[in-house]
Amino acid sequence: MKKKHTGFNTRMVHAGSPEDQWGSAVVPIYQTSTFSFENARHGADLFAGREKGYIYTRIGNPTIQALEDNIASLENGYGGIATASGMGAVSTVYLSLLGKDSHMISTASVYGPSRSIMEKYFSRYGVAASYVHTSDLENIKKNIRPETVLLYLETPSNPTMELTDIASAAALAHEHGITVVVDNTFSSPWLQNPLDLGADVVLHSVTKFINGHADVVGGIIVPKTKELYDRIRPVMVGFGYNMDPHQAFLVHRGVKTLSLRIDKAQKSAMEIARWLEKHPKVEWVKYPGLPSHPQYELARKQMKGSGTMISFELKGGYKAGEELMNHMQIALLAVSLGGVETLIQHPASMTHSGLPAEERLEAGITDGLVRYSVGIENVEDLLEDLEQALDRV
Ligand code: LCS
Repeated sequence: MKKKHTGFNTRMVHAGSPEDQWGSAVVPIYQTSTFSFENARHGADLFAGREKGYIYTRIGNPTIQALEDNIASLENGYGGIATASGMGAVSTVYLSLLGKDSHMISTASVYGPSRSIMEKYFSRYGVAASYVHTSDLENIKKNIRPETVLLYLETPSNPTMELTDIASAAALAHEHGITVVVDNTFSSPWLQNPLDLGADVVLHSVTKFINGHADVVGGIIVPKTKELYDRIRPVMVGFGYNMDPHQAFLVHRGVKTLSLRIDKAQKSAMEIARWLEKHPKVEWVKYPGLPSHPQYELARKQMKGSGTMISFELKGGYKAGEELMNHMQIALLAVSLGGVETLIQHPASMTHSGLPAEERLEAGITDGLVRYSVGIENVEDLLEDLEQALDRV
């Protein structure tokens, strides 16, 4: 793409496109582990960074770079750092930005493993973390310590759909010299750009919306500045969290329809959330597009749309949730989210089962909570599917 400043959809399709000698429309898969040097001098120059080029795929690869350039452009960041999985991105960020005896404040209902790896493993190295409802700024303020170096936000959070005001939280954190990371998986860059709101680093499980087709696991980190990029990239390379070229090719193919998929699914999500809210067997519904969402106004301010994720609590708790899931005929009973196919799951026994019950409940993940990821099927079919399953609960 020769023109640099373009709209989101244009960048979604063209950013990171190859400019090779053949005029390829799509980035080729450079399925190679290593790249040969022209001579000893050339090799030395590449290693010393005096010349641009590729050395070894863990360090960098043209297909992976194409994806990194694309997402960095969509998030308005300095550059992309692709990883083997979303958890690879989370771990790389923790390893890069936390140190011995440091402290992190995080959203209480983050994706289960983002919390459990901190509590089970990072704690061994003297890293401490406080998990709080970051939706209330006071909770962040109260937990800032002299050794707090990182504010880790997930908004909307998985699966409670709780929002954090990124701009206000970032302003507060920056007053204390704290770096702000946002896991933007639930919104994707189409609905929310945390770096524009003041965050320092954004990360994604690209397994979800960015790839969108339930056929790849992957992650990406986009720092806002060169300084943060230079701090984080060597950690990804050193620990071997790199993405594979074939993975990168598929994700680059997936991202080209990001806004189209989300726009279609979130239209259905709005209709389904309204319908669920009126259903006699549903206790409550959490969806940022419903005026009943406690942060409806914040959603309007910080997100460009309400997304495709709905959480709801069934009357009848765990047992009712189990029955509902067993009777779904179109929605797949599966974890993950953000794909073209509608998925349903039960966080207490699935994605968040690794957390102790007490922490899970404190984070708002109740036993009867059901998480529904809306796909691009016909909305009438999805409603009919929910209706027949709810009838049998
Ligand atoms: N961050 C968020 C918000 C996630 O939802 C997930 C995965 C991750 C990070 C980790 O990404 P991964 O390594 O799986 O690519 N969320 C999942 C979920 O809710 N169901 O299954 C996976």
